[in-house]
Amino acid sequence: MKIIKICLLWAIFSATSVCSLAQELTNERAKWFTDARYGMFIHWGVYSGAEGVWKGERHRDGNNYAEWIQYRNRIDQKEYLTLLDRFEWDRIDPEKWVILAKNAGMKYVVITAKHHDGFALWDSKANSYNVAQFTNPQRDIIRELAAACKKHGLKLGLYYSHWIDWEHKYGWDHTKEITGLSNENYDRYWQEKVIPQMRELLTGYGPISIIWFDMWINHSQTVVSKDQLMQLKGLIRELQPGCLINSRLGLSLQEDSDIDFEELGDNQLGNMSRNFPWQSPATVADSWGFNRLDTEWKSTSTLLQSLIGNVSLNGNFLLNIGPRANGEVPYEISQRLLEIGDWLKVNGESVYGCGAFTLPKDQHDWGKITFKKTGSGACLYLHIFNYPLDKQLNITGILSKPAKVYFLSDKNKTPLSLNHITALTTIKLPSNSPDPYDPVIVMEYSAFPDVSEGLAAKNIEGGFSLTPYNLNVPSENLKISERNRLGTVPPHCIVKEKTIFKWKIFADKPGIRAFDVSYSYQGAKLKNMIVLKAGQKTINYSILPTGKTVVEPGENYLADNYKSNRIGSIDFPGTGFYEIILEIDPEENEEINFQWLWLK
Ligand code: FHN
Repeated sequence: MKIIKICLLWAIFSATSVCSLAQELTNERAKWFTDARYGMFIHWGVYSGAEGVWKGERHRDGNNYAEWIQYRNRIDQKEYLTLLDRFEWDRIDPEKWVILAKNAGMKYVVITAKHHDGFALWDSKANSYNVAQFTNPQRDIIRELAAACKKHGLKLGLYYSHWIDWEHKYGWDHTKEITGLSNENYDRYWQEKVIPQMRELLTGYGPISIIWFDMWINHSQTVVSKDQLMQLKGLIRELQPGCLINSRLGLSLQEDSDIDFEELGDNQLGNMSRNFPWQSPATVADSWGFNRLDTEWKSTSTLLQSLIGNVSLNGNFLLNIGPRANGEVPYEISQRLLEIGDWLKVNGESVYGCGAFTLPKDQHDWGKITFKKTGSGACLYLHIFNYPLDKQLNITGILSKPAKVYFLSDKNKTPLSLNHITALTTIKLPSNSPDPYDPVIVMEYSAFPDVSEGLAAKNIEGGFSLTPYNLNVPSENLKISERNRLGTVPPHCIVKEKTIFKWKIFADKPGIRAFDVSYSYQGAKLKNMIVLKAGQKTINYSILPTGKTVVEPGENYLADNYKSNRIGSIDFPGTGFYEIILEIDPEENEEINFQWLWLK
């Protein structure tokens, strides 16, 4: 799907000051949401009977989105409905999905009340294309789900495809980009189906906590008008003032800042901390509706790390299940969900009600940090994704000493051995990790911990990797090139004129430290210079050509060579903060690609 456009929305969103306004407006309403952090998405409908295959042919699109099969494989509506013959209605029990969500540690459920195919999963009086008309005895899946959510204490959200509707004569389907659809006719769809159906959902099913819209482009790029979206939003605010609305309603924040949370692109995880509520919708494989050919299952660790990564940036994670036409949730999904649920039973305190801490997001290479205020104090939760081989966990940048440090899984809160020097906290870990996925250490502070900003962290190898990404003060002027597709060219900064890089580190002991620099220089001159300054000392180093490396034999596939060059050593006379300055000064018309500076 058009994830790039969602990214654009995200970028616009971050750039605007309207965010803080919207946050003020929505904070109270969204409080439960930002506390909950983890929810279940359910894609289930007529398409679940096809399982991503129609008359022997797989779904016609690379993304495997099985819920699109009617549109992609150009299926006539009458034939599409024959898929309902495959449904085992006596086995279909939405309460089982809710119980799974509960056991998985999820706090809310969002179901496709109506997906793009236009088929309603409730007994809609406004439009007969709904489940009650095709079941005997008549079913109302939304009512059943609402009752189960109430019974098990989960919030209920409803996905409603407002923009696209393949059933209504005047609903939007992309083919109408060719055949045309007048605004008047589209408004007939809107007034005849969207508004009455939304009214039904908002008045007949108890409290609805989220209406999850799904227009991933701005309305100005398609048939929907701002007035229609405002009408829809107004209806929700009128009928259920506590209901959250996601950003895929389709209005830009400049037009109207009154949405409750930002929905990122499909499977797009957060990449920065934000103070406005946001969420990633995610799949366990690729498809949302069940697709039997889609078997690239993400691992439990990957999914758990995605959840934690989002929470560490103030985000939510909405993980999808695609039940089959017999109501069953595929084992590959339920197994992963329950494994995460077991982890949350022990470690949920580090997720629910947690958010971002003030340190930079990728500061530590061993994992992530989540944060929670506790009365006048605070807790930091250290999620160890990479358990250090030397059993030393270094946390750089926190000036306060924690009052208590222990594993969250340890009911006795046995204190872990700790060393705290100025800006470096080091925890001695036991030989064996207490958790296969993510052992969590709690660092309790009696007050909000003081932080030293702009420090490069001591990494899991016990040294400092200084790159264009962890400068003391980030610079927007640097020309950074990301790693290429296969990673044979690593991320680097392209230096064409004299450039000064500055980092700050905390040295926890005095001593002589060796410096290595990784760069690529594809020219032939010998006078390009690197000057390194640290602790009153200077090293001058002449850059030499690094040549090429052969990536694959016999394919003439060459990549620029980046290798480690020892440039000298400097004595750090005492424990403390040091500024490290690197100047790269290429000759005229020369280009040096700087990757990293390493010291240990
Ligand atoms: O087209 C839909 C898709 O089928 C699925 O529902 C996802 C979930 O985020 N939303 C749209 C694409 O972004």
